[in-house]
Amino acid sequence: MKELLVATRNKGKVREIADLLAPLDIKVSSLLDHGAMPEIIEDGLTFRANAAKKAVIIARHTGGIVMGEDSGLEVDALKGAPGVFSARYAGEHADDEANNTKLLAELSGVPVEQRTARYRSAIALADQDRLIDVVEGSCEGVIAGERRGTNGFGYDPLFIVPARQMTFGELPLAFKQTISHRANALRQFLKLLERYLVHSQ
Ligand code: ITT
Repeated sequence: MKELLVATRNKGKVREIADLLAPLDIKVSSLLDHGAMPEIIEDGLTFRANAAKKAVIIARHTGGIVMGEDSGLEVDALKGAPGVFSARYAGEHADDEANNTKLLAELSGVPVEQRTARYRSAIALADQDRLIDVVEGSCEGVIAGERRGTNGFGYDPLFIVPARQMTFGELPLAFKQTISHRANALRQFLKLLERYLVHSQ
């Protein structure tokens, strides 16, 4: 059976990606299942650049087929911040809790109609020889005035899905998996991976 290594250490991402790839006849692992790996410095200006960097560095090192995923939250009232810095918004070693606290502080006093935002995800596929391609997905939302719910990870307790008027923290994971930025990017990724596997046989 072929193996796809997902170049991430984020448990929330691993859970969502493994779940959506489960129907494939392919073994999915992440950096959490492997030993020492090269350090990846996420210095790209875009999600695409960082996703490509993650995939290429790990594929060169392991010689396998690798997915790199880079994602984040763009808030319109903050001119697109935190963007590619979403994981480190409140500092280099910030956790989800600190990042959410900072986001609420930055948006304090901003009325609900100006709290529009979107999640973005870029997903790259690479093998030992090259970067195959990068695909992208997004998901529109509104930033809540306080945390709501404990499902998901990252900014999910603050991310309201307008059609449901509930946050991803409150909505079941199965619903997030139908409309999220990552799910949208993964749909493109599945087509790319299928084409790659056919041509590399
Ligand atoms: P890897 O680099 O190991 O993949 P990371 O958490 O550092 O893990 P990113 O650099 O792509 O990953 O940062 C993504 C951040 O954006 C993540 O830590 C969350 O804060 C936020 N984010 C992305 N997707 C999210 C989602 O589906 N739900 C909530 N927050 C999300």
